[in-house]
Amino acid sequence: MDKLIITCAISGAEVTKEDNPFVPYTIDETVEQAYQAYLAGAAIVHLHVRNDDGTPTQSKARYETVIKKIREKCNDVIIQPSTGGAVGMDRDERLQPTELGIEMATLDCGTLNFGGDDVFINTENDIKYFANIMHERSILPELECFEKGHIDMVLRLHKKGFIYDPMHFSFVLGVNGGMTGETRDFYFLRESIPMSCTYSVAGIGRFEFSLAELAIKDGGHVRVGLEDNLYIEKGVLAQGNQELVKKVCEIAKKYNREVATPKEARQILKLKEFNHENIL
Ligand code: KMH
Ligand code: ZN
Repeated sequence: MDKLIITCAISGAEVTKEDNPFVPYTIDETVEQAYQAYLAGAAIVHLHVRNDDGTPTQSKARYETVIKKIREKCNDVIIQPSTGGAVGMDRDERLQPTELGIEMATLDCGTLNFGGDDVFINTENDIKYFANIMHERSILPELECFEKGHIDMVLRLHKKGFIYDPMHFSFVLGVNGGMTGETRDFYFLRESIPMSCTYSVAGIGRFEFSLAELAIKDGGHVRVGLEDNLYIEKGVLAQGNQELVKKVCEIAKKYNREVATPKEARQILKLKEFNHENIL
């Protein structure tokens, strides 16, 4: 079994300091949360940036500053910016961080309701457009699937030559509008992707650690973080992203699954050898 790749989704675009005071907004807060997650065992940081008032932005300049500062503290961590951004942003706005010489980014593989009146739109043409740009820029997409139809979309686009090997999926389960994260949901998705692919699972809210445990036992990889879940246990807010990462490390230890360094994660994901010169 491969070592376990832990991704930490440190802020997202939706959660606020009212939800959990450790949700980072400023550049310094964002860099510090990324660094602490890395020290706790995260090989990948899934990155959204915010304006100082907490509103989400996909500003290239903001990403550039944050990425540079993260690199100063932990230059080997894999930085995976979001191309999902926030509901309502258009394609080119969302794609701004892909201009920054990054190795990896999310690619959202279908449309879904996102709570209340929100719809997170990712049409087939959007997905082709994003996949093409990421391919041109040598960026490995993390194929975010919020339900089974999104996996079917990926497999169809892979067959048609719009999405390339190696394919690395992320099952994001428990969004209000997507698929839930019960055990049966996990196995249904896991069995729906080719054996040659890698996957990570991101459980939203109460699903975070139950899904992490299933993936750890199954040989998959895990994403945790305040973007997905605010609590370290029922009713107890996490005191920062590092607590969530540490909890996954403890579960991994229970199952004798070693945690991958960023270098090992690059090998597992077939990312090019990290060359600091080529990256910001
Ligand atoms: N904020 C959500 C609308 C991604 O990062 O690619 C989209 C999202 C997915 O967070
Ligand atoms: Zn995200």
